[in-house]
Amino acid sequence: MTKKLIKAITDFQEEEALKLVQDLLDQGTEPAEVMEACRKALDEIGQHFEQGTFFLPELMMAGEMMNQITEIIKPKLAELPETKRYGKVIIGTVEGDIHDIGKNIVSFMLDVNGFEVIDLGVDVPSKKFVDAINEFQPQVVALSGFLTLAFDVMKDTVTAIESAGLRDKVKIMIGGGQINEEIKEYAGADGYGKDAMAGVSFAKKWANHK
Ligand code: B12
Repeated sequence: MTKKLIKAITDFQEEEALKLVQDLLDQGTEPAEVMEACRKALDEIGQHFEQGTFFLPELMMAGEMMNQITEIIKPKLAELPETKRYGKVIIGTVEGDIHDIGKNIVSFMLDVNGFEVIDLGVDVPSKKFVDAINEFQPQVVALSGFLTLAFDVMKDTVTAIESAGLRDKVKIMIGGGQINEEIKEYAGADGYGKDAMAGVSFAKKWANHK
């Protein structure tokens, strides 16, 4: 049925896609497996966009559909019983980038796993991260971005945190569709997470060390 879901998303059959997500979850499919199917569908849509067979409206429709799917999946993810507050995480999509579906999932997963999350939104300038670190004193800073231009901006953001004398006060993790270990090294971050749970693992490890 995940194949059907991928097809429904790439065909922009929104109602059908939402129904399939619900059916899959009702039948006991892991939320992570459903998310993976959605990711594949979005990749496919992204490829069409790159090849010039889809345009911005299709990307927007895909984003809207994904937001709705996330809303259906969230309650399943939130079944994890967790009340303890481990620490604080500041999260945001870096300057120049407005992709926030992934960031919102990470933010939500951190929240239900016991972190206080300060979400700075999208297109966040490095100064805003610096100001938020000063204000909220988090243990962890999470940078998200999907565009390749985010690579340099993530590096600049890490540099700005360093220049403000705050680098040894926080651990920095990065993530987003095109981010990998190499970009982590390039940006000077402490960790790269391929998905939201990887972000939660880093945050737990780092917050406990404080
Ligand atoms: C939906 C979408 C949009 C929507 C975004 C809506 C929204 N609210 O986010 C809209 C229509 C706004 C959009 C706009 C644009 N987009 Co767009 N978009 C996409 C699309 C189809 C899906 C992205 C997505 O949400 N994926 C699903 C989420 C869940 O995945 P994720 O972000 O990777 O998140 C997961 C992990 O990475 C991780 N994670 C994410 N962040 C973090 C952070 C931390 C700390 C950790 C640990 C983990 C982590 O956890 C998440 C859950 O597991 C992709 C194609 C694709 N391949 O997916 C193109 C894509 C990203 N877009 C692209 C482009 C070019 C654009 C535009 C420039 C188009 C234009 N001409 O205007 C604009 C950019 C505007 C801007 N300044 O940002 C390109 C980028 C190419 C590049 N080289 O940079 C892509 C790859 C399409 C393509 N193949 O060409 N887009």
